Amino acid sequence: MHAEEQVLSLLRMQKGYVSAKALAKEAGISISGISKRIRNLRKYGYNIESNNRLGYKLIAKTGLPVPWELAKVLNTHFLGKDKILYRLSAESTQKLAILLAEKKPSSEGIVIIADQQTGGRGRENRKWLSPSGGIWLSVILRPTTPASKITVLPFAVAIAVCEAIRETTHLNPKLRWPNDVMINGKKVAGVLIDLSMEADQINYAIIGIGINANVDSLALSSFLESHMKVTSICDELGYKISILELTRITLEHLEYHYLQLRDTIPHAIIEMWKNNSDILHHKVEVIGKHLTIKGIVEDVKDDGSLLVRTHDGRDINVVASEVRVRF
Ligand code: BT5
Repeated sequence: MHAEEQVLSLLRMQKGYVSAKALAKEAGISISGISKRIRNLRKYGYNIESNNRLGYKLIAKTGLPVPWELAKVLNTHFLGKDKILYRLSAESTQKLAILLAEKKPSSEGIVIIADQQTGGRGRENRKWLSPSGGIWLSVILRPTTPASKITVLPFAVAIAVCEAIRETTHLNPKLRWPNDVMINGKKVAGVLIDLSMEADQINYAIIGIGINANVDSLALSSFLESHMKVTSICDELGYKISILELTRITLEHLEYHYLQLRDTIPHAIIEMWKNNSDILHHKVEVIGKHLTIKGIVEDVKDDGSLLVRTHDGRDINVVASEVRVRF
């Protein structure tokens, strides 16, 4: 049991105040050890009142996805079952997950969550801003699906995020190629997959998910250099949501779509992705290293590439790793 969790369960057993001395005795630690754990629990979002004479009282539980709270409510078969790691601050959960996957062969399903990231990254090493209040998490997977199918994994993950936001709120997010989640034309979440492969074998896939849950999107945009319009769930709703709840639902949908990937043909996933997207027949600019092409989105093919018809009637096939697309 986590040291903080032990103090928490003692506080939970009492309706009123419990003295530091009694807590220390029950937990078998010093009084200063108790104050340290209380300080940490407050950092983890618990509201704990203290009174010089009476001691401590738990007023409200946290809304953050700390491991012991998330594990209690998470309804999955394997995701988050072995281990959930939580950091108040991390450079990047993706980086931590890669290190762990390299070290621990039996790490499938480990979830790493941070309250904030100091060096969050997007695809192609782009910066991902991750202030406190968002959902920044990475999951270690070891897919046994053929490598040829793995191109649709990012699409399956984006579908999971989209469904989770829809289930938690009344908002109607839409998917944008390749794997952005948008609300009212503004980016609310992004997906990143890091693959380690040998020949045709997948060693591991690290799924990175970033969701602007309770972050101030105006402040966020002031730090962004790109054209991207951004939003957050709380700015769209006008109130804050439970990060614990959205994290739980996201992981449950993620596991469902990941397990489905084994038995489903890529076509079915791309069709589902298209049903959750509004990009078909949308005007786009495809920005390559040397050339920018304007056209209309005709289709997303089963390998995940984008089919764009240019104004002079040519069809071009666009792969996400090679270009940026502006809608
Ligand atoms: C993505 O990349 O959208 C994938 C983002 C994945 C982030 C997660 S958080 C947990 C895990 N740990 C990490 O270090 N990363 C993953 P991409 O499609 O390349 O989009 C990057 C672009 O989105 C940037 O160039 C900015 O324009 C924009 N951007 C940066 N921060 C943003 C934010 N918080 N919300 C919306 N857009 C943002």
